[in-house]
Amino acid sequence: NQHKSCILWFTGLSGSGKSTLANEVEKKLFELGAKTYTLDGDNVRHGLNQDLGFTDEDRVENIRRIAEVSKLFVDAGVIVLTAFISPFKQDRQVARDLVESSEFIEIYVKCSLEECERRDPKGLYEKARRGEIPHFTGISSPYEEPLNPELVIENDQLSVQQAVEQIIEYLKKEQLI
Ligand code: GGZ
Repeated sequence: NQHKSCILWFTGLSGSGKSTLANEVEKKLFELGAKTYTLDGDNVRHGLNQDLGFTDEDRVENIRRIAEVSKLFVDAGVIVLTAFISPFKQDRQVARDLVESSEFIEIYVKCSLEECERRDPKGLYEKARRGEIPHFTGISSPYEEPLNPELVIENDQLSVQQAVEQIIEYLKKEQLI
């Protein structure tokens, strides 16, 4: 049941599969006896960060608060999973720098814009294309790809189970679990 506390920082476009993967990885970690917590739009943007929208400035502040909260969870001995687009390299670096280098695992959930748009589970891309959602990531707001993430999940080629396995194997290899 021994595990090290750390942050599994998922980043990627809307619809790339971050939340799905974070939730499935969390289930696996629970089975392994780890203490975990997942931060995502549902529990953060609707509460702590309900004053923030999607301008560059607000996204910077969104990610800064999430990073600080994640650090508190790490202090408490938990494996934290965060599922936010976190489109800016600089902000992901700020999050990384808050904890020990071995405690920050950046997981790039890589899925082409075409595939995310094809899935469009909430119809947001369609709305963004029609100009109804300003600064939508990938359409009218940038996504800066991670250059050196600990893990890249090729999520338009893998099943959820395969992707989960890739992450769990990495955590075992790094002796985090
Ligand atoms: C991007 C937006 C936007 C805009 C609303 N741009 O697919 P979703 O719905 O569930 O995930 C998206 C979520 C992104 O919030 P994050 O906190 O992850 O973003 S960031 O890290 O950039 O701060 C999408 C929805 O919110 N959404 N408007 N303009 N995504």
